[in-house]
Amino acid sequence: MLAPRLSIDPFDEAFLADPYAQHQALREAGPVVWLEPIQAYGMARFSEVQAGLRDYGTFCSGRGVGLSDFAAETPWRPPSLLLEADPPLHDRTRGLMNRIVSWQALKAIRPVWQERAEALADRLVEQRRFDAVAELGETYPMLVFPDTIGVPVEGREKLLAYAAAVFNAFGPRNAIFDRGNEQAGDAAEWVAKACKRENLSEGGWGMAVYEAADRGECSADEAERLVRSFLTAGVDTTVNGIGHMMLAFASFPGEWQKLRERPHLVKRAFEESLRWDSTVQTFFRTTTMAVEVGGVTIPAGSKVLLFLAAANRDPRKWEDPDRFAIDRPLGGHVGFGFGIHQCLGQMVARLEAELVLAALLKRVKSIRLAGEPKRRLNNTLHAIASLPVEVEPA
Ligand code: OVM
Repeated sequence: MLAPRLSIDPFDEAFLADPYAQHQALREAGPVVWLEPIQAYGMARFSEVQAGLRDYGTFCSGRGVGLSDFAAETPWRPPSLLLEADPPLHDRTRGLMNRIVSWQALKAIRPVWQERAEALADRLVEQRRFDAVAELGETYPMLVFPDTIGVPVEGREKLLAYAAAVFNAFGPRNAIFDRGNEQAGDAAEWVAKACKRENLSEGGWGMAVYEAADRGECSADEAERLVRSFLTAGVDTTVNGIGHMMLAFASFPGEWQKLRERPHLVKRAFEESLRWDSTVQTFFRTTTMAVEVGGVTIPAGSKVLLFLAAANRDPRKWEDPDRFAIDRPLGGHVGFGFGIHQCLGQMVARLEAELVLAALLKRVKSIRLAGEPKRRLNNTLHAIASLPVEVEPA
């Protein structure tokens, strides 16, 4: 059977401004669709997305997780040794990185991260009105993450524009991609320098990658590129994860009341906000052989776009999926992906969100929107430019 052909372009500006409006059409058209404007397959139902992520041998990452096929085109930047790698390379680099982003490492940073979350919450609640993106979603990760990696203070604000450009590059070379590159300016050069051993501070996770190289776990060149992964994947993702968590509570005020009564739900509230609005909306895979999905044969060498965010709202899997409900039964969302590539930094993201949310919960009786949220269009991330909120102190 052939896949239904759709004229939906998942990277046009209308789609990116409100992807949820079109996810239903993608899911209902079939388990696999052919997206004419980008000449690629797509899967938007939970079970097919999860199965695709699980089957890393058939749906590979080494040919890139963007629209560009690294087997046919030169990658936009040297490929990530994690995200854009397959086993056995991937398993070696991932194992090394997992030992750095360990439970013990998180336990060690927690007190300082908590102090910074409490101090920030004090300030914002005193203000009462603030921008939950500029003053919280961006501020908090930038207060804790770059120090943990150990990058220079001077210029570190460039990390945001760099990440935006990289996440744009997983899509087509559209106007959003061009604009992102313009705004990034010399950010890529700054990041390249920051990844070098001599620019990383002692005791940071960046230096820890070079120490793994000293032990023979990878080469020095590989270490440099693995530090780049921290810097690419670690900021804009949590920025928008925290932003959407705040948007979720501002949009569903009853959930804040619920959380005030049941504060032990803090961690679940963040998981649910990621299900409700998945920061990383999509990633591609490339088929290494012909594969049949739901009666449709996808030929070898095809790009397949996996709609993580659509899967996370698939009514086949979730009851009342558009509702943000912090006490819904745990379902295993794919907002952090699934399988061998599942987010390396998920514990970091969870820690940031938990500390921010717990700090606000102690101090805030209610949250409401104080203006129209503004979106920032990105080819991969669901991003917010500004989110004016007003809080009522507890
Ligand atoms: C990397 C990388 C870049 C972007 C995203 C990501 C979500 C990883 O350079 O390894 O994971």
